[in-house]
Amino acid sequence: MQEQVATAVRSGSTAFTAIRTETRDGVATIALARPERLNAFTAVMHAELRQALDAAEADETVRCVVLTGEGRAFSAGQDLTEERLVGPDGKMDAGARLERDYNPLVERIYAFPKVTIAALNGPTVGASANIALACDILLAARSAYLQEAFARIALVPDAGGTWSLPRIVGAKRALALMLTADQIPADELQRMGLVYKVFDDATFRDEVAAYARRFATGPALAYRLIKEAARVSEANDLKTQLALEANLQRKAGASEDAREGVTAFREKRAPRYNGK
Ligand code: T3D
Repeated sequence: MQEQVATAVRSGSTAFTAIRTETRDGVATIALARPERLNAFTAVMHAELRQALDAAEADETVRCVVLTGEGRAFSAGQDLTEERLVGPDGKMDAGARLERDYNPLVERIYAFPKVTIAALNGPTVGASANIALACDILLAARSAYLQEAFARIALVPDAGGTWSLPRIVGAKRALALMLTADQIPADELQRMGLVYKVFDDATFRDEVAAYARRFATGPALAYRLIKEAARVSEANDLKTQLALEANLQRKAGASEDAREGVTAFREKRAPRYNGK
């Protein structure tokens, strides 16, 4: 994947400075690319990410987005050398950056209509950990770790961490992760259910590429509807969710892909999905 990203940069397909993007075979790869700062987030990185996500959503050939990091980290969270924004009272306002950049990003990723993979190639720290948790599927290299580092610098977890963590790992474990700010190694992340699969570092990029390919050739409409059902289930009771499932199944069942899926099964061949 690193080579592919480098190829995109060489071919001049992007004018970004804090991220690198490449679109190939239905997969848009977005790499956070400030490796000398462990890909820490800046306002520029946020602006570029917004653009890249817009492009990936608008591009009909893209069916899967992979978010990863260049170099040895996924990301070390907010760049702590970047000045905080100033509030209307003229004082530093640590919430302002969240409202302007992080909150819209997390909502955007959470509601993204295509499959999103966070490929944790290394340290995944602070706000970046919670941005990764907004993605659909987290894959990790064995050497990666995740750290809700906020309390170490006397801050509160943000970018949705206080919302997503208790829902994934349970209230007590989430609280411990946030209060201790411990670095949690990849294998333990998998045991906790935060990460779906862990791969050896040597094969990580190939394994991520294989997952991305699988989603890029899969039934895109069904994926979108599955994501919609999973998203709203947080707030729904069973009766509401059952009614929703019936509606979504109506849409999925009427799709070209559903016809192809059943035909392929009957003909004992692999399905060829067009995403419609
Ligand atoms: O303030 C607000 O706007 C509120 C919003 C907050 C959101 C947040 O994300 S808060 C959490 C911010 N992140 C952190 O607290 C993590 C800070 N970094 C670290 O604790 C460590 O770097 C790591 C544990 C992630 C990795 O340690 P290590 O030993 O592998 O690497 P390193 O040597 O510490 O880092 C390499 C370089 O990256 C180093 O630069 P240098 O000394 O070689 O010139 C380091 O300063 C730089 N770096 C790492 N993290 C950040 C960073 N530079 C700016 N911001 C960072 N977050």
